[in-house]
Amino acid sequence: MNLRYNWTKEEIREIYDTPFIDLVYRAASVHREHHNPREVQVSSLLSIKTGGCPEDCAYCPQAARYHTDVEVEKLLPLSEVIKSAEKAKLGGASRFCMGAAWREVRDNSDFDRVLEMVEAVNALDMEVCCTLGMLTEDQAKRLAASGVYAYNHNLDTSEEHYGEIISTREYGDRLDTLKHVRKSGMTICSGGIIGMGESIDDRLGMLVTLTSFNPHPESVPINALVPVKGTPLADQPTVSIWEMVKMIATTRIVMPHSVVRLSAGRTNMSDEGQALCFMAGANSIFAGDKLLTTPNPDFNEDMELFKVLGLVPKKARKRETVKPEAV
Ligand code: SAM
Ligand code: DTB
Ligand code: SF4
Repeated sequence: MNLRYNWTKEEIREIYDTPFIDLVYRAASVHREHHNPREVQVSSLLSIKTGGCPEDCAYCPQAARYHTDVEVEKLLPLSEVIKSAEKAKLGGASRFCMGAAWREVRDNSDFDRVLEMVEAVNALDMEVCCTLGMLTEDQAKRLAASGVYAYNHNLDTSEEHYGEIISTREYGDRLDTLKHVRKSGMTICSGGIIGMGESIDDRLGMLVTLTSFNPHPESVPINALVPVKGTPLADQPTVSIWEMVKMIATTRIVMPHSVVRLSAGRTNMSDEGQALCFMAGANSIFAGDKLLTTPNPDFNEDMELFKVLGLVPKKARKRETVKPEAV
């Protein structure tokens, strides 16, 4: 199937509404056409600057205005970042993602220190990913020049629903940053969260926007909301695994070349549920027992599941010239 950048919500709805069994079969078939279905990219996440964020994202435990258990910390020292990246590499992660609870990057000494971290992690031969909030064109260029491979900046939901979740910035701000990322040569990692009280139409609307990017985002994280005490979305019911599988399958079908990441929310999913997500085209996870501030399955637990399912961690892209191990 050719890549398309003009999907309508109605067309995507038709896919989403196909009977579950047919939807998963179709997504699995598309997945096999474009990816090795046994390879899963394993990324490790580190919060390099935790809490105290001025934004009001209703889902986020790091927003200063909500009373959560997250404690505000300063930017981590370089040595701790390196230690964490080395550990992640030893564990088999090929991508290292550094997150900061910032609204936007400022041109100050903290940014200079992040650029140093990027260079140090790059030197470990890992794909470096950053998620630092909004960027100017110049900041995006500086990150790219320091060796950032991917920049994560989620749309989170549809444009229509955005105002219900965040009031301190606009959908257009997100799109502007993504434009700067694309222009800088970094790859785009952008997706969203389900289970925030949005309609199915909102989920599909987000996919319409993501598929309109040419090229499509290289990575598309699909997060299930992790409801955190103290945030406005604390009492949202856990998203059903069927909804998660349907969202992953639909994403896989409309963005066949992208890496689809089964992101936050895995601690609430059974092994069988996650297996269905992999069947339906998810080919990336965050590994390690912590996401940014909330728990994630333990690394060994994930490797056990990989063994059961016959999955193998994907090698870092930079080393792809080396023949992949026989799978
Ligand atoms: N501050 C930067 C920003 O907002 O772009 C980077 C870090 S922010 C925590 C990265 C992403 O984490 C958000 O866009 C959101 O999709 C996801 N996220 C945050 N809290 C979450 C939660 N409770 N459940 C699921 N995903 C969450
Ligand atoms: C993404 O889409 N999910 C990750 C990553 N990008 C940065 C973050 C999930 C955060 C979950 C809540 C927390 O641990 O604070
Ligand atoms: Fe801040 Fe990012 Fe959390 Fe929003 S999602 S409150 S911008 S850390």
